[in-house]
Amino acid sequence: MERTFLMLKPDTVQRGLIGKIIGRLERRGLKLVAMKFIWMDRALAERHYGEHVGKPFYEDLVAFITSGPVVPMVWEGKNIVEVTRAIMGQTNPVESDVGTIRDDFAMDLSMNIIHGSDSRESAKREIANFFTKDEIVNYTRVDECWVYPR
Ligand code: D4T
Repeated sequence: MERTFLMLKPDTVQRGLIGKIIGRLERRGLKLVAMKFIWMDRALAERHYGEHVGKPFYEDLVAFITSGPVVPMVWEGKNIVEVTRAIMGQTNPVESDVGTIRDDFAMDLSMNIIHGSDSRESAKREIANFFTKDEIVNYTRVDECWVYPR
């Protein structure tokens, strides 16, 4: 099984949408293996968004992600990066396919509900920014045999 890093952004927490988004991921058959509820400090935000340093939207991005609590998570499943990027929709909600999370819940590029790693390499790096190995839980979901054929 592969893992990815997903994070519900401050807009999701403030709008009371945590349960709705997590429910969609669970319902698809993806497995939650780690989760926290935290208020990121600037240092962690800078580490997480390091690839965007120098871009015109960087300061606003850091200000937004540190503006309230967030829900960082690790999810597991087959082809998890591709599957979660598809469920989330395009970065800009206006361009997101109908039925995706960002299409269903967001209106603006800067408040787009959820972050998800864009590759296995980013997933590894981003998971390590937020979780120790001990904080990731190994278990079997009872319905796994009804999600993936043996
Ligand atoms: P995240 O990282 O939040 O999952 O978004 P994406 O992977 O889909 O998109 P990204 O890394 O290109 O952008 C990171 C983050 O910055 C916001 N953003 C992006 C913004 O406010 N203005 C912009 O012009 C861009 C390109 C949205 C997501």
